Amino acid sequence: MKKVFMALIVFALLVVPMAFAEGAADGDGPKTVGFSQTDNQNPWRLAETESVKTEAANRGYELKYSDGQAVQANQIAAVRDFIAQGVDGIILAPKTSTGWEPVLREAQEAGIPVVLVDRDIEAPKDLVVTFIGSDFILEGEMVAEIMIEDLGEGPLNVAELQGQPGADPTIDRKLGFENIINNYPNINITMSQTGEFNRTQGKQVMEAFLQADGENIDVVYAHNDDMAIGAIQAIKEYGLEPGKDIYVASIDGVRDAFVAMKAGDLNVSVECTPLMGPSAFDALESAWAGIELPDWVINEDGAYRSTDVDQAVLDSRKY
Ligand code: GYE
Repeated sequence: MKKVFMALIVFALLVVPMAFAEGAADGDGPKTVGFSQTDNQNPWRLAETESVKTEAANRGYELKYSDGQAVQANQIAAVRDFIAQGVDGIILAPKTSTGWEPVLREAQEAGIPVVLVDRDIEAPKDLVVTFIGSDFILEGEMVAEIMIEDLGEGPLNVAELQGQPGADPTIDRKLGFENIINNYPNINITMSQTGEFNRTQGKQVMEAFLQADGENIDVVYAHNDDMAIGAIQAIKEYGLEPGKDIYVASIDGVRDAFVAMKAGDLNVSVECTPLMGPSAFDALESAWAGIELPDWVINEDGAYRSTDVDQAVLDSRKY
């Protein structure tokens, strides 16, 4: 009798609280996680979406997925919807850096941890578990440093294809590049416009740049590979040789960029990993276990020049 009583006490003390910690907000089933993606307009985003979906399946979580289609209001509505459905956690890839505070407060009040992936936001740090992503200022600086190593101190006229306006990587990739070129009075950004981080718009903006002053563009600095690939097409159609007549530099390191580097059309691409799934779920699991994380989990980036890329390097790329 005494033994049974002891066993009951052990059960009450150990097993019952464990079950509470394990169980989803809505019962005992698998934990449910909402993922709000910015958009799926380029291969980098598709790789990120895939990474989160695959990791959810690997860890046995139920994933509720929403594509914001590059509209922040869609993403805010999706997060509200996740909260209403009582998910256990939210992964948010925020389009812009501002405007998130109200909905993040709602999540916090509902006790739902939110992990930011790939872009940071301007909001009090206690509203999110952490931000997982690259150092975009450093990426911009790396592009400028490599360009100067390759081309010298100028004079150079740079045409800049910016990412989505108001997005953290757009702001910081511009800043980083300027940090370096501001030390060189003969290197200047002479044209700058958004190509919205996609190939079609990158090409259109480059066509306009070429029409305006094609003979005086020395460099294209694109905030992502996809816009650079659009620009490369525009340069070819204009009758110049990308990679030679016009130096082309960008960021992301997607497979298509490696193909373009191998062909000599793209001179340099700085890597920025989209493979966020494992670290995003690690962060949520820490939050559920009550473990504090640093404000920023930094992804390290490498850089590739066209001369580094052979078939073996191309074959080794995961995205
Ligand atoms: O460079 C781009 C994407 O936020 C780091 O957004 C990300 C950027 C990435 O659409 O291709």
